Amino acid sequence: MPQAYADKFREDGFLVVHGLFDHHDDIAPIRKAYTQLIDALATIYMIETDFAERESYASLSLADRFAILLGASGGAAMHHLDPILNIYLPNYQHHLELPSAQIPALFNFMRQKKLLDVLEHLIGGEIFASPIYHVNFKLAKKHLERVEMVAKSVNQDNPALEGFYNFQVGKTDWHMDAISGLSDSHESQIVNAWIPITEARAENGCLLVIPASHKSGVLPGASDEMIERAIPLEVNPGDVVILDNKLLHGATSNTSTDDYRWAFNFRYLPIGQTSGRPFLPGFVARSRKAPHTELHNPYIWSTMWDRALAYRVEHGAPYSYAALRANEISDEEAKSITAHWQELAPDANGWLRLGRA
Ligand SMILES: O=C(O)CCC(=O)C(=O)O
Ligand SMILES: [Fe+2]
Repeated sequence: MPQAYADKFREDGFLVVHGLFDHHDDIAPIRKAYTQLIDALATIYMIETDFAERESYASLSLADRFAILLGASGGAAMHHLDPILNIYLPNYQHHLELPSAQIPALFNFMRQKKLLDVLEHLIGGEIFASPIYHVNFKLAKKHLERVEMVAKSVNQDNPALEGFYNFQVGKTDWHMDAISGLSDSHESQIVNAWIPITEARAENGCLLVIPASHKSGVLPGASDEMIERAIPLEVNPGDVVILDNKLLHGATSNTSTDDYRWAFNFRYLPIGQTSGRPFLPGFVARSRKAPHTELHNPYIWSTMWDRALAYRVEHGAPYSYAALRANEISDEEAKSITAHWQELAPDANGWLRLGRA
């Protein structure tokens, strides 16, 4: 990757790398593996809730199947698939008896060579994969309605009432990622790799960014004046969007009739800097200086998550998300939470020992 890319990223706060991944070799496998996970979870919840229309499930589109999963689980599916935010909810549930959402294909995708090579140009060769990653599966109105209908038909809670539902499957509001981490991470050099699995268009929910807004410090949101400068990033599977942690961004609504927009986003930062969510497990994705510290085994990763999430269920979140967003956690407190977790789980072995004798 030419130096001009890194310069542009520093200037604009975002970068679109077109055609980094091969559709067939790189995107299709993660799509297939994750779809199998969605189908397995949906099958389990449909059986458990005795969902009347489960015979026709297999013939439906992925958006319809995903909607059934959300509805039949009463939203628990998002706790499982995207626990990084849901752990803050008072009713957070972790289902160890379900197939892990931290599937090998996802781990392997996070540490793909092509992606790490791009990141190395931006943040250097000591790369830590932050525990903050998300799956955003933006449904059209028709499918959002289906979610609520299914939930009602099986007497489950309405998932649309859950705190992070909009971000995960509805509309992404204006924000910078930095504000969702403890304040001691605000100066960490965190970058977000936003990776579309489907086409992202203005109609189905593409990213919106405000160029160079990362230079304005940590802001709670975007002003109308800033929003006027926003540009849509329409991209295809294979493309990657890299965002600075302080770049203001959001997404358009999915106004399509029945299209869905699916993307993963993963955060990376130089090893040794703080991720902003120290009580969840990250891992060394690449280390040129100490390659033996890299994590290569996807099953270790999923067990680190199982241990961390079970611990969360037992102990609750270390602070409330509302307090974080209201700036009520002092810098001192943030530092002390991070220090506590660095001691408890300094590396992969620490996470594996968590909650054990
Ligand atoms: O995919 C989305 O709409 C959410 C994107 C986002 O906010 C992020 O990747 O940080
Ligand atoms: Fe974001």
